[in-house]
Amino acid sequence: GRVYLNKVFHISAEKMFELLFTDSSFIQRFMSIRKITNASLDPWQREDSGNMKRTMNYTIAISNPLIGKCSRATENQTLFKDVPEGHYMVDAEVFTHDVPYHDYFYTQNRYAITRSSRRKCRLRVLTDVKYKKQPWGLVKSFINKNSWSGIEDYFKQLESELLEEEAEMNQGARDA
Ligand code: YK8
Repeated sequence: GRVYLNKVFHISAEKMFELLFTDSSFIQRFMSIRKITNASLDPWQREDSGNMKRTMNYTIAISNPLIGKCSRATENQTLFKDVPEGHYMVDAEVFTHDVPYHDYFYTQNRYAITRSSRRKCRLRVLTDVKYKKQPWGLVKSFINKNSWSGIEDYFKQLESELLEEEAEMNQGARDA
């Protein structure tokens, strides 16, 4: 896997979870910046294992002219229960439905939010491109290359939007 985001923010772990994994205005704004549309999201639901699950469906805009302008995608998220208090671990599997070779691969993003103090947390995202079936070597390198560049771009922007949110939140705290 690869790590595209690993950073301490002046945001509590609880708040970070709320920003990223609830229907927050932050995530709504971020999706609109990324041109992610038609988003439908199910509420978190507890499984027998005690973990929570939810599914999101959305349409992503794609800038690569070889691929087409957009694709539908499904994201299955699991929130693990066996983590220390104040920490969060979410696995997100992203399946695209309309890109070439979409039946060969999916992306797994593992988000870890760890509490570093009452008002600070570390956000770390570990990403893997997973194969459901083995494609021809050239196709595989094509999929990898296009996936890594798209994912890197996404998490760079997520980091910069979170830094802005952090600045706004801490500005508000000073003014109060
Ligand atoms: C989530 C990984 C691959 C995919 C894309 C596939 C091209 C295939 C090319 C052929 C378009 C929001 C990506 C980047 C679409 C966006 C996905 C996002 C950013 C010719 C081989 C969507 C996180 C996420 C994970 C995987 C990303 C896709 O929250 O290149």
